[in-house]
Amino acid sequence: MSSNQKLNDWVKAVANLTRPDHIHWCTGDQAEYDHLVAEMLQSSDLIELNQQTHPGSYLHLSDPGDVARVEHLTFICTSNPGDAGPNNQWMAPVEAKAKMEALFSGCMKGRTMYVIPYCMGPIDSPHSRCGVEITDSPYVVANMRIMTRMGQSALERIDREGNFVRGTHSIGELDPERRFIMHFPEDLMILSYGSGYGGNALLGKKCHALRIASYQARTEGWLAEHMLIVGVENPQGETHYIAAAFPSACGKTNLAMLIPPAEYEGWKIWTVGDDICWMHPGVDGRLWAINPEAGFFGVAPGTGADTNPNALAMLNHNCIFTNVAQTADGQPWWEGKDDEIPVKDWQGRDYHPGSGPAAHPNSRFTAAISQCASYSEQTEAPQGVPISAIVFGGRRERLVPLVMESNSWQHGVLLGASMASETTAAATGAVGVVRRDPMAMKPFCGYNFADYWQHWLDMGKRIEQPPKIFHVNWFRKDEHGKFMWPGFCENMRVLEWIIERCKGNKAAVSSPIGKMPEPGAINLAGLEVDDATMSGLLEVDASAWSAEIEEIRTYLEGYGERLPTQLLEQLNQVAAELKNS
Ligand code: OXD
Ligand code: MN
Repeated sequence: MSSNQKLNDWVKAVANLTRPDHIHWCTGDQAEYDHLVAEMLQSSDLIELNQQTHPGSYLHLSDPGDVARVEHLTFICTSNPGDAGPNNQWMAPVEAKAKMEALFSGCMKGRTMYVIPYCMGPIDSPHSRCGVEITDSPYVVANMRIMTRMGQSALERIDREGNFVRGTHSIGELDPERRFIMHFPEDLMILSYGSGYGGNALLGKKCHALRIASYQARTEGWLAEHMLIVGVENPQGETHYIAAAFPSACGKTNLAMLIPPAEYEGWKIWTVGDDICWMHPGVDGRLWAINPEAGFFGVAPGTGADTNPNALAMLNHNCIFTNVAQTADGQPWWEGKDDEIPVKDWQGRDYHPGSGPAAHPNSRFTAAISQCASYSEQTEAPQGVPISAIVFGGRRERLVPLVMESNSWQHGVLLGASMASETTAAATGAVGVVRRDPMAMKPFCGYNFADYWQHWLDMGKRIEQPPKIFHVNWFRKDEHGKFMWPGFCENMRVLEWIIERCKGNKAAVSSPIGKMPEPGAINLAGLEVDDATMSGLLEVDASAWSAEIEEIRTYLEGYGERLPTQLLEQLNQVAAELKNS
């Protein structure tokens, strides 16, 4: 129980509707976690992995029809449909609440209802925000304990402050026909029914820290973004922090914990966050960022010794795996991990090589951020870290250069707003199709994108020393379909150029679409990337870009009258420069 009457009354009302057999207020302590794990092992919600090689690690296998976020079942329920915008699915709040009430009615009979108080962000930070998730899934409780500051300390903060986001979740029957993820930003409320998958069920993450928080951030003058946060320390001991937005499964987790290549002796990367970033203008005129999360909910496939050794090392203890395969001796396995042949696939069936992926392409690991070798202690700093650069990026086979810098904050907002990427397995739907994903927020912005871009433009005026804004593309291919840039740890070379630009140490060349590195400015020592490939990576094809600009125009104009004119002015300027080039 809480000393907050509003919280107690709400918990009572949810229990009256859902009719659980038991109610458990989560404390977040180890004994509670151990007890939950024991229960889930008994009920087969968890499978014990090899405790010699992976102590404290368990595997959860989802219902095969419940393995990704469901954007087509995700709604923003504002009083005015225009406030949700064309980027969201909208439902009238009254209708959505009635629909959800019918689904939740009696749904927890025979189950325990868990009340999870949680804090997004360091527990003592003025920028952190609390929430309470009510759920009937012990798997959700266990994951929330890793992903957030959960339990007693969060409850104390809620008791002190009185404010919290209300989230109600039930796995229901895991029936896709009875599945909805509803957000009510005006009421700071989330209702999620019918899915146990991370992004739909761990309500602190996408639902609270992005959809609801982005709405709050606009009204309160800050930014809630789908960005990783890394510190880059040079051999002189100076650290610059970068916030970077990429659509799902574009290597954010890899970039967030990169190990610099051999040529970068004395450089270090510090991980502050891999997915979400809340940024506030500081009294010193800079933009400061906190990571609202306390853990990683990362994509497992592709995580290996070459791509992300820090992640691989962190995954050998105290992890919850979801939908990965298993080896004969009970170790977790996924494509890209090593040469081992698994014996069981992500559905727990016998695995036969050649019969498709053993791990689900969107299988995940949940691990505490403090387990990562590159963990930055600044993750706990109440004021956050000062951001020198904001980086936008997407997965584009063609057209988009390896790196470019915006001409100004306002032009940087255009770079973010025109982001596009080829789709991946993180969301249900076709894979490999180019879709516009402004600021990597398409599935996560809790209000109309046109208002969101206006908010970004306005924020530029409120930050005296705004970070520089860049755009990167690690995924450009040559005419033979081969990646031109090695990516992974070699992305350090691009980060170095970005930081040098922030420090004012390196010149750049103007192009119609932004500022580019001078020839030779990106350090290629030790790489098999020759000068011709590098100029291909930085090439700007004016006629292809003119066509892209017209596609961007059509996309932006789809937002109608609310579209900021300043954004169109920026676009017109680029179009004119392309014409004159
Ligand atoms: C994620 C996503 O799970 O962006 O982080 O889909
Ligand atoms: Mn994400």
